[in-house]
Amino acid sequence: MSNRRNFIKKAGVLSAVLALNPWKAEEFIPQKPKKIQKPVVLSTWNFGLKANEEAWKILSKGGKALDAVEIGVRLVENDPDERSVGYGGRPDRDGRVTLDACVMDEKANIGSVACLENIKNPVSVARAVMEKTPHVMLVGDGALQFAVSQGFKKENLLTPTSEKEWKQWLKTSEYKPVVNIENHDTIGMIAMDESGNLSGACTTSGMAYKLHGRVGDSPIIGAGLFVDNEIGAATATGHGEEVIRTCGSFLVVELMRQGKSPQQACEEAVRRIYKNFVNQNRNVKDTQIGFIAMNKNGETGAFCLQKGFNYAVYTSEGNVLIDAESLI
Ligand code: SD4
Repeated sequence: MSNRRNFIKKAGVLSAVLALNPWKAEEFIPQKPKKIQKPVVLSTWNFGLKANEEAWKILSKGGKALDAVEIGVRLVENDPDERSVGYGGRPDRDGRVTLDACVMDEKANIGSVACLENIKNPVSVARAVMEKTPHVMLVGDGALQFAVSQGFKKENLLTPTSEKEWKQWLKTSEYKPVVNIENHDTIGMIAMDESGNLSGACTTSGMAYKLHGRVGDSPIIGAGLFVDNEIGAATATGHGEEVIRTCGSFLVVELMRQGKSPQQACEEAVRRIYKNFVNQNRNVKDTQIGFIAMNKNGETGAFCLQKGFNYAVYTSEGNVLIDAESLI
């Protein structure tokens, strides 16, 4: 009898807990970890392949994830043919190339710059903010001033190709980002090194022909990038406004903390973003969002709103480009 009473009491407590919890119980079932694979590096879009190669040079020698992600994304920042990151990135509507970037390491050290002009490698300035200042974020003129004080060279980032395109754009001056074209160039990279430590970097010139001063998700810790060394890491690409609205990368990591796999966490975050569109009666057609994520077991995942997003994963088995699944 007393056993029965105890059982009823326990069942009552359990159902009360479940009633308080807005999530369905089955969504919490933790994924069985496969063997931990490390090092691992993954990054957004086609250029993730070459960025991963660069990062792998560090990771395969036992180097630190933070060094790997910085070196990896710098390759893309330096390439004038990559049109929405660093040098050669498309300008804002005033013809100014303004860059956003951030880094985060395994100890939750963070550094970020936003609306930085005339410096080719904003990711390295972000790292300098993290390592050499008492702050976590510098913007605009202050970020430039700081970069120059640290020995970064001031240079013109508007290439003749970008300038020509911008002048053409001025004829209509219509701000209409094209899914997977204008907004496909942010590189977000997350890595786990041989010691099992996670770090990430994210860098972009943002949405082409944005208003001067506009800042997207990429330099915002929690939006464009988040790392929790106990759980995992995530980074985002696409329309930054939507990612900021949902604290996207933080959300992905928190969903992994709740037991979701990186894949499930990315899917849920994209669904949240989609829900905002529905609630606000906005058309999702011209918007792209993509997340990539990794957990502490080195398992990876990715998901996007619309077809067309891909990402590169480098493990001991090689460097592969994968088409992410999409909600729509
Ligand atoms: C931004 N998220 O500035 C960036 C743009 C981007 O792929 O990711 N493009 O909103």
